[in-house]
Amino acid sequence: MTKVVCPGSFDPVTNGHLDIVGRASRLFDEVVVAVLVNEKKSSLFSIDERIDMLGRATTELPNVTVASFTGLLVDFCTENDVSAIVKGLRAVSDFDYELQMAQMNSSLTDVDTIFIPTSPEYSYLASSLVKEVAKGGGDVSRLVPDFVLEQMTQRFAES
Ligand code: COD
Repeated sequence: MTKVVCPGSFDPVTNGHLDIVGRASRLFDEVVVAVLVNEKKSSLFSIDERIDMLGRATTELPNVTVASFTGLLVDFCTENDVSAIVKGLRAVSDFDYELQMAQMNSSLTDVDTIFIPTSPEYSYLASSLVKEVAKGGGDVSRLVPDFVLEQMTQRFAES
């Protein structure tokens, strides 16, 4: 059984994230989507809200589960018998930092990182940009699941 982790902030989950999770679920036996709990970073959605959104978005993928973690990703991998970290790569600009993290993680516990290239239609997609455009009233309906769009619209209306 090969168990992998797709880690991230997922604030909120986008169709770019879901493309990578879906493809990982076809490649590996078990996929854990792990949301980093980072109290220092201000976020639009709470951890529980992000976990709930990810659960709803992956409901059709029986080998995908959602969890949260604090601290180091390598510790989460060790504690949960995860064999590899799966990351999506959007552009060369992602690669420098992702390579650095992959090599650091591998030096800490021997855990490998597997990169899946983004699908071209999502190559410009990031949660931060989606939030900025949605807040400004732009159309992001093709970029996130419908229920995420609804929750974002509601959150911005409240603020
Ligand atoms: N297409 C393809 N993949 C995408 C796209 C897209 N459009 N958007 C995002 N992704 C993938 C990327 O692989 C990205 O890494 C992942 O989804 C998550 O993206 P975000 O933006 O939700 O999350 P990040 O980048 O904030 O997450 C960073 C981590 C939480 C993974 C990282 O900081 C981490 O591992 N932290 C734990 C602490 C730790 O161990 N630190 C030491 C590192 S060496």
